[in-house]
Amino acid sequence: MHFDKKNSTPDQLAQLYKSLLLPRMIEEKMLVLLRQGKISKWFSGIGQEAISVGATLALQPDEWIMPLHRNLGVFTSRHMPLHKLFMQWQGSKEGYSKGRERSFHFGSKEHYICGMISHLGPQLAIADGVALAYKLRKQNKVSLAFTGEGGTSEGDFHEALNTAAVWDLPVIFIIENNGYGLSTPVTEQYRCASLIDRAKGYGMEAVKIDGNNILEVYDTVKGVREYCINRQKPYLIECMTFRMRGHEEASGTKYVPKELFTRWELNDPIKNYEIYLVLQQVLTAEEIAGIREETKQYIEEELEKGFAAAAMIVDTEEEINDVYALSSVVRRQSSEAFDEPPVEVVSDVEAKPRGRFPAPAANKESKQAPTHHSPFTTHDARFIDAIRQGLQQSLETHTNLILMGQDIAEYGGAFKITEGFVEQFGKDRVRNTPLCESAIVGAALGLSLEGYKSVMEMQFADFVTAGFNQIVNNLAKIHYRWGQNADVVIRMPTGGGMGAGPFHSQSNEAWFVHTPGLKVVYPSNAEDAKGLLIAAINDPNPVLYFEHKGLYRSISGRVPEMYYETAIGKAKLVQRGSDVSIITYGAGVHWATDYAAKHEDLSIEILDLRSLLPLDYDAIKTTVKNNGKVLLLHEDSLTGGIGGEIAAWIGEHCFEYLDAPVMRCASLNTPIPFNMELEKNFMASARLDESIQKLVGY
Ligand SMILES: Cc1ncc(C[n+]2csc(CCOP(=O)(O)OP(=O)(O)O)c2C)c(N)n1
Ligand SMILES: [Mg+2]
Repeated sequence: MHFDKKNSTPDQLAQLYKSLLLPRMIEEKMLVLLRQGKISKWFSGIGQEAISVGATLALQPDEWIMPLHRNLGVFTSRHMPLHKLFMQWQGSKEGYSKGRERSFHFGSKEHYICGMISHLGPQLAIADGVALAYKLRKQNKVSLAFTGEGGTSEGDFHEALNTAAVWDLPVIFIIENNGYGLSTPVTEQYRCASLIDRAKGYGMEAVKIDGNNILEVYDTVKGVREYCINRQKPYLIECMTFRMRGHEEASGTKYVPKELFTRWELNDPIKNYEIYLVLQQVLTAEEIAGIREETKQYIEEELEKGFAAAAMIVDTEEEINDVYALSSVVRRQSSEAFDEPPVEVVSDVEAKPRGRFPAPAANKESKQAPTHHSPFTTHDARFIDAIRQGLQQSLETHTNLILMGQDIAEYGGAFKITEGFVEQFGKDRVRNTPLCESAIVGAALGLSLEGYKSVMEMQFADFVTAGFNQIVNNLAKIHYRWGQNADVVIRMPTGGGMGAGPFHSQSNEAWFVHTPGLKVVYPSNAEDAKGLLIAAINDPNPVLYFEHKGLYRSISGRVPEMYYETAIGKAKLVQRGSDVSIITYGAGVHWATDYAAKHEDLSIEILDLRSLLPLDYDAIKTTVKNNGKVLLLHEDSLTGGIGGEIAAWIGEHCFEYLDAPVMRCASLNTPIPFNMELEKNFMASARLDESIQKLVGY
């Protein structure tokens, strides 16, 4: 192994040695503890330490790193207290994730380390978002993301590298090529000669280096960092290395030819560097022994503290409270009757901070005094105009708000909602994206790590499947896992009725309602469309904002000109009635009101849910009490739709008020068809009369 110390001083070379040794000695200790049954299994980085350590030390301590499962050296090189790491690995409440996450799946804002989810690939696009934040602020910083060579086969790798290249983002992507992805050798993983060959296809520079040579890694990453900052471009580094242990501890290495171990043993990053340091007279053999002894002592001491962690006390309330970040924003809400002056209210959850991770810091620079629009005047606006206004006023209010989506800039978006925004707010903030839903959701999360807000426009709600993993696994779970919020709104143009076929018409809100950590809102009228969008953008949590395409230009109403919120989690009583209650949302509200208008013989109460997660159970209970007969109406298909959930809740909590079984009217359990006659038949509205008559006649 050839070492080149360049300008490093002996002291720097010795420091590098200590940093390189620490993760190795920790893991060696962990192997003993594992055999004693005192610690749970993890993914070993033995043999690969030079990559984590060299790369981390080449960065500034406040530059975000997105490590993976073999990167203990990242955590130790950021000087995270070892006893707290031990607490983390034991699943202790005093670790970094309050016992909720395993091995290396946690992050720390304080150390600028973003915790991975198990899925390989999503970390890469988060690095894009962080780098975008650095770029927008003109900071001289890079973000750095790791992947294994196996992970490069994921679509997320392609999406993240392509986006970084197209947006000229200062990101360093490091591939740790250790020859295997679990048991799969590189010959069954990819066909290019070298993974850096792919960089050319992305229009990116790349270099392949010896990942076991600490000086080569350190020096390369330092140089690449300068390049990324000065040229404002991403860079790909392939580090050749070898996994000296099984995929995870205790999973064995039978599938790896013995001679590979023999060969790579000779390339051990620590032994080789030790020999070099002795030959260079940087350290003597005795000094090395001394450093090893000191490190051993340190590990033992920290381990003792780590094992002294208190036993887990389970607190369900804390578990539930930590799923969402607290909103610290003071909100102006539109009152239902806006002849009343709006009230300044503080979010009610703020009063009970028990068991919370610290609330996200309010980004003070981001707020501008809402200069616009007279407070109490209203004007007629179509649903689509109200959405546009909500976006526009939010962009004016939050200077740290970024919009991203396919064709949303000059073209104005598929539905022209953002037309003219580029002229008003500039291309930095109104960003066209490549075709890559997953990377953009990931980038939105990265922006959030750096205190930005973002709204992503899904061109059609149907395409959310291509970004599904980032939403349900990363955005939704991140606050619960390690206290980081995802300040992201995803706009979801949804719904059918236009003969647009199975992939431009779906109602897929129920997928997200089932996912703790997300909020789901679904306005049915122009006033709420604006107010809920503003509330969603102000909320520090990930919110899916469903906007029914069929309502865009078909309905309008009085909309306050002021900047206001419609509270998330509050339903709206659309009309009172005394025969039956229809609980619905979105297009269902219009089906119900039209039906009621045409059936004056019936007194129908209509409750518009507006928010599907969280649900307004008080309002649901009130309407059940009022009438004792309830119909749940939605455009989504029957099975697994939110109607089933609400029906179950009513059965459990309002049984004594019921005069009839809770009934559901929903669309057919088929994909949504193209032909208008078929689609009409598919829709819940086709069975509304039948459902109501059945309920009334019960
Ligand atoms: C999306 C996804 N699919 C499958 C897995 C299961 N899995 C975990 S690690 C791994 C191998 C990863 O190989 P590589 O990317 O080369 O990283 P290495 O483990 O070698 O460091 C697999 C298949 C996963 N975590 N995520
Ligand atoms: Mg691998």
